[in-house]
Formats: sequence, structure tokens, C-alpha cells
Amino acid sequence: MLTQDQVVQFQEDGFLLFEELINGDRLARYVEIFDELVERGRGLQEPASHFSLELETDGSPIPGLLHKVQGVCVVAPRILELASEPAILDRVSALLGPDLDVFGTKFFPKLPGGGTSTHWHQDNYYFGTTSERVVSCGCYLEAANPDNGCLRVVPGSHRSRRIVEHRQKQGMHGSWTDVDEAAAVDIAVPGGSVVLFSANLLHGTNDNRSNRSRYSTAWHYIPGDLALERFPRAGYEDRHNVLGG
Ligand SMILES: O=C(O)CCC(=O)C(=O)O
Repeated sequence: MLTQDQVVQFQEDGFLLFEELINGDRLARYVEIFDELVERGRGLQEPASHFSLELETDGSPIPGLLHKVQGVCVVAPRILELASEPAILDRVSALLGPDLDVFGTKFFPKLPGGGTSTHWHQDNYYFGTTSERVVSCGCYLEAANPDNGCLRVVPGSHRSRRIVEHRQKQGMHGSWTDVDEAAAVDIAVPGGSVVLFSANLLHGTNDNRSNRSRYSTAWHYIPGDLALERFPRAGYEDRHNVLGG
């Protein structure tokens, strides 16, 4: 369920925004599940399986300050319902077809006072491919704007299908690159919004400098027949069939 114009826009810009796609009781129910995960994070002195903590500038973990739940659909299987919301899958299947898996499911609470998610990168850097058949998805459960670190993208940067150099930085999770900030745009959204984007698109976020959280999820849809060496359909616990199959 995408118009031809939206399909062309996705091909040209590398992303599509759907405001308030998830709403009402369903949104509230998902937020409650994420509240529980943040509460579990508060009890952690050290990172634990699936749960990582925010870092001090010297790289040491900050007790109780949850950074990310990696494999959130494994830790909280009810979140697979969010990844399987018909409003999302209808749109993704217009790009990728009727047999869909989702993999690499993450929850970022982006807590007040410096919460982080990702910095500039391309998702396919982590996946060992430049396939255009990987569509990433950010669900913003809470309103996001430049103050609390909304998604930022470089429109059209996916089109070269070239993965740029990424490197690790002290005191940050992950591997990141730098971009020409003049080419970047902020994707400010109301709560319940969903962004679909190419896994070759340069994107990232600033840290949360506000006094409110910015709950979001990030994961990646692929056609069931797409063989990704690091994420095999059979045997990788955080790859799930969500449509057809
Ligand atoms: O937190 C966000 O808005 C983006 C997350 C992201 O870029 C990712 O998981 O690859």
C-alpha cells in the first residue's frame, strides 16, 4: 500500500515518513512494554545479555542507564506484534514483496540527559551487503525532534550503493562515519510515527540533550529468500518471518 509517487520518492530520497501510523491503545500498550525494559535496565550495574548501558567518555558503563536492548523481539516477544503491524507490513511489502522477514530488532530508550542511539552510519555496513532489498524501519513511540535526538538522514546518499569507511570512537557504542552536515535533514516526528529507509542510506542521530525520553525501535525487513551470511533464516534467533513465508 504505497502510491507510485511514494515508491519513486523512496528510490530517489532513500526514505519515507509515515506520521502517527501507530496510535491509540496499541501505541500505549507498546510504550508500557518498553517502560518495563527501561525498569529492568535501571537495576543493572553492568551490561547484561541483550542489554547495553550508556557509556562514560572513558568507555565505562553508566549503571542503570539503558542504552539499547539488542534483540528486543527475543527479549520481549510481544514486540514482534509491533514489527508485524499491518500498517507497516503493507507498506514494506509494496517495496519488497509478500514474503518478509524482520531481523536485528533493537529498542533505544534514549533516556533524558545524554541518551544515545546511533551516530552517522549505513546499516548495510553491519550486514556485509549493499543489497537494496534491505529496508530499515524506525518506529518512534514518542515524539522526536532535534532536542531529544531525532533521526537525521542524508537524502539520496543510498544511491551510490557504496559503503563508506566506518570507525570506532572512544566512549561510543558501534562504528561511525562523518558526513557533510549541510546535506543532512532532521526527521522530527510526532509519537507513533514510522520511517522506512534504505539500509544503504547515511543516517544517524544526535544525543538526547532534553529532559524527556525518545523511545524508538529499529529493525530491518528483507525478503525471505535474501540470504545474509550473518543472519541466516534458519538458525539466527533474531530473524523472524512476519509475512507470507
Ligand atoms: O535511533 C534512531 O533514530 C536511529 C537508529 C539507527 O540508526 C539504527 O538502529 O541503525
